[in-house]
Amino acid sequence: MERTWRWFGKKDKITLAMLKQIGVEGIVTALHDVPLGQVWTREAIHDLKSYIESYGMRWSVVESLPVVETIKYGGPNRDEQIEVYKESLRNLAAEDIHCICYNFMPVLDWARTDLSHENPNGSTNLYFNYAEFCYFDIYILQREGAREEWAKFKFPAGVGEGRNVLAEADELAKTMTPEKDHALVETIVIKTQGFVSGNFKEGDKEPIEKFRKFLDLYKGIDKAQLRANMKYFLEAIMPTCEECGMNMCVHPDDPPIEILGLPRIVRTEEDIQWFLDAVPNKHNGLTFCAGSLSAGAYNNVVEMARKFAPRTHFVHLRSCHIFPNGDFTEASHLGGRADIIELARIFEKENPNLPMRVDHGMTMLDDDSKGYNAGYSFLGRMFDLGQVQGILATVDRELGIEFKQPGFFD
Ligand code: DNO
Repeated sequence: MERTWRWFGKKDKITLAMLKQIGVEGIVTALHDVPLGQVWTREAIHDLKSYIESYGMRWSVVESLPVVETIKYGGPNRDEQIEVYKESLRNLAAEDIHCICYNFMPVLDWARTDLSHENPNGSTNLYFNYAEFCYFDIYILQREGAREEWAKFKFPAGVGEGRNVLAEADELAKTMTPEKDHALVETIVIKTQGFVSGNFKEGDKEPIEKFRKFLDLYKGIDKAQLRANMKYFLEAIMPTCEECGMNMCVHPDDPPIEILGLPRIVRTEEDIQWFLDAVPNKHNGLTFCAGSLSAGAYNNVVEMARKFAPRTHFVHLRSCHIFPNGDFTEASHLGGRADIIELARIFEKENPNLPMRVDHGMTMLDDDSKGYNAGYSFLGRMFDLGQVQGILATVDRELGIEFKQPGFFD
């Protein structure tokens, strides 16, 4: 697979020169400064692309070209926004960029409750605690119907047996303070979303009010309706994708559970099969995010990779560990539920040129002092990339594929 790296543009504290030294071949990025819903102009794309190329790398994948909420909930100006999307696709293709990672998650792009949960070795990782999320929903967001929903909440078979998340959240409420509430809001609404989603920004004055307004947009939108809206969007853009050779690859919902009363439609094998069949065009494909999928106890990630490899255009290698109580954290790239060794075998066999990036590394050594985006450390991800390079070298030898380690005299 092509070794790529998610880089957040010229303002990223991790520079392209650093990436060149650690064997990165391709860059995964976006025009982060363009406001949601505006066309990405050919000039702006060209500018960033030339900058990347001046370091001897290519712009391999766009992550993300955001799908604005109105397209997701089917708002009044969705057709207009679909036209904007198509224009950006054409401009990207004109600059020879042909792979787009996007998501179809309402409101939240991804969710965690703790961004620096300590590992046994002293490094930290991202963490999702159901009780804290439930507390956020009921006590901070005060979402209508939340308590009733959490009272019915059930973990999938095999995890969280006997756990009462609602009772834990009520217990937690007795120890929470305004400072702790603030920290949880920062984690769930700002620090995880601010650098990726465009819905929320660092410095937002009233994030919870804003959050409630977004949630309101989805009143009455159930799973079937969200599916219909995704199909509508994909059908509308497919002719453009055909015309300009653009591969669309949806990112699975992270975490792959239904949250905040919102429908989520890219969580399971059945979901993925559904959207691939609904729009049976090879340009309609998947970002195989092993991390997101492995956070769902019902997902057999290796089986899913075998099944969906032919429609996978981009791979995120990362693995989650689910604790017996159902909470999950990011595991090492050599451990956890995802079995990255087997995934590498499957995807190398399918297409050795498939772009792949490591995802969500630990925060280790002096990463913490650098102020990197949550989950996007330098040393932690470099460590992961080293592990993945080792896996690829081994798997390639098994498969008789030539292994190249960029940046070295062999
Ligand atoms: C988080 C990422 C997501 C992902 C988008 C794709 O770390 O995996 O933000 O990039 O959901 O649209």
